[in-house]
Amino acid sequence: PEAPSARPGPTAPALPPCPDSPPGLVGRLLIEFTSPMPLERVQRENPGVLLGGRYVPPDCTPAQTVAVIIPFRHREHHLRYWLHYLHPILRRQRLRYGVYVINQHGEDTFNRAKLLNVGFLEALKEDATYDCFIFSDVDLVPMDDRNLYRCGDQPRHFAIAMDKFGFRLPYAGYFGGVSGLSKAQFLRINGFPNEYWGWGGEDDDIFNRISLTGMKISRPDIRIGRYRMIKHDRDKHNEPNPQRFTKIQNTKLTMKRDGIGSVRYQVLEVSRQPLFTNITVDIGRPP
Ligand code: UD2
Ligand code: MN
Repeated sequence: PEAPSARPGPTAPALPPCPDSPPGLVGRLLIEFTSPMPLERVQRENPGVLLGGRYVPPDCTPAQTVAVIIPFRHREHHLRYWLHYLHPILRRQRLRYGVYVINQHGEDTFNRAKLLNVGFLEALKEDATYDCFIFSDVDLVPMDDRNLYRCGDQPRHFAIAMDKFGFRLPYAGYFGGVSGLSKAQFLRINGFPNEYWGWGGEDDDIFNRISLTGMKISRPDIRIGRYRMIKHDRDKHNEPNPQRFTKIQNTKLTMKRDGIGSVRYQVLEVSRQPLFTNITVDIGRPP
């Protein structure tokens, strides 16, 4: 009989599963936003990242495939810092991942949660194997790479100790900034609300959806879930939404009809950049 090594065919040896605690993490990181960050430099620093901002660990097989979804408009300067810091972190965390920037077309009122719904659907159109979704503001960078960007058996809140809140959780039901849900968890809450136009409230509505379906938020240790937010003024066309206080009282009624099952939008452009996939989308305007 033939020796196994002489067998024909391209079957490479299967890689071992990626370890639960990735080796090579460095822990606390120095994060600053003062030196300029040209995109060419960020590309040069990340040769292992594939077109569209995809990455696959070379030495092990991850349990999940992670889509990182960023709501976006006119924050190119923040995005460069985000890419500079996050790609090396996600790589050290041994994730199989893709980065999706969901760019709201036009100058109508911004709608963060609706953009995140679009990101969920469009990422799955690109790769049906995504089973974990991390939703991140473009201006938030973790200060510790032990804050693992992956999903668990409960929805996860990552950005719990932000510099702008004195490195404390501002309130128990806070779910803003960076969060993560498995595909099943996301579908169970009918995704995110589409009807929060302008700043605020959408993160509390998402928290309500999670509680109302009987799930619990999981969070990292307060010493690990530390973040820096790039300082910024409130953007144009993202004024505080005056309806937010009444809307978050009604999640129980609205979540059944308003969510991933009812989102309407038009994709205008998908472009695969070296470090991310940009999806420009028309999500309409407030009624
Ligand atoms: C807080 C929350 C955020 C969200 C928001 C209310 C933190 C750290 N984050 O952020 O998760 O709940 O309140 O809606 O507490 N964006 C653009 N262009 C725009 C406007 C917004 O790209 O013109 C994106 C961008 O990714 C930004 C995110 O939306 O990081 C949230 O907007 P923000 O940074 O202005 O709001 P902020 O810092 O108060
Ligand atoms: Mn911000």
